[in-house]
Amino acid sequence: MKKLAIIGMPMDLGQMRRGVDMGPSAIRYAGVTERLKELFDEVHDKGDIAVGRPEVEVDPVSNLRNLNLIAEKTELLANEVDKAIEDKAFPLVLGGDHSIAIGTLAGVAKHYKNLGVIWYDAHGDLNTAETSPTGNIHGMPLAVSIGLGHPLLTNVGGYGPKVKAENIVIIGARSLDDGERELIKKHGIKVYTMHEIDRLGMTKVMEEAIEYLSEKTDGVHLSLDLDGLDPHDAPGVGTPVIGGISYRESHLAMEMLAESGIITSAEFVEVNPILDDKNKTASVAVALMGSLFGEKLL
Ligand code: B3U
Ligand code: MN
Ligand code: MN
Repeated sequence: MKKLAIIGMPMDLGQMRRGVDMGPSAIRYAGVTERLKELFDEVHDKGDIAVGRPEVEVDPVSNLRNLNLIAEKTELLANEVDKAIEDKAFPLVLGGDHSIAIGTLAGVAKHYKNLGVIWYDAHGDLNTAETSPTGNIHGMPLAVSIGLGHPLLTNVGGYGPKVKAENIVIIGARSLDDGERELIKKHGIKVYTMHEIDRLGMTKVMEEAIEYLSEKTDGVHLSLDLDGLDPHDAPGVGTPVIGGISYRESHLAMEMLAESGIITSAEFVEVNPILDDKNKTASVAVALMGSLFGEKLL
């Protein structure tokens, strides 16, 4: 019995551009349920987490924008993701900016001894309050997952860290801050930047990433930031970075993940319909989900 639970997380508090809270609606409008119904025995759309319209908190002292709100709302997401897994469903979370991953991982990681993470992103999302150039928490969730950052964030779900640094693979990086580079080196995080993708090709990158994670993990979470793709293919994101992964390479990556069978939870984040071109980015997200869950061309 293959069961899917779709959970919307309409939160834009991790960064400064409004509109990414409409990501879950845009992805639903692009036909996510209809498309994935073909690939699962049951698809349950659990609706959206109640984020509401909280007043934005600016705390110039901590350099963390909306810290308390993000801690509170991601806790709600963690509970919903946890419930989905208890219910033997595959949790698919729709964002929302990337700070939602703090909640998704809090809900997922307690179900595994050795969770792996694929972080498909133009950015490292490995900042802390000390290294962040912006104070935006969407640039921090991967650091939070390994236990680095404000305790209100690292303890979402009541435990931490969520993952080991050596169980992480970043794919598509091309915009890293100095502090993130240092952290990658210090913790030995495996990163396939655009250089490796160009040099080796996506096939080899995915073969290596899958082999690396299969050897040591008992489950793998895919955290896919649409800005990992080139802005030509995914224009509706808050911080586009030129020179990204193509639509075709991304499909290949998803198809290889489907074949490997290693992915046990997923989230698609940073879809911002306000910045998009006729819902193109949400449609790309849905198409990639199709490949991730085993859709075939023939
Ligand atoms: N590294 C920068 C920019 C950034 C991170 N994630 C996104 N943008 N989407 C930061 O603010 O931490
Ligand atoms: Mn990101
Ligand atoms: Mn990004």
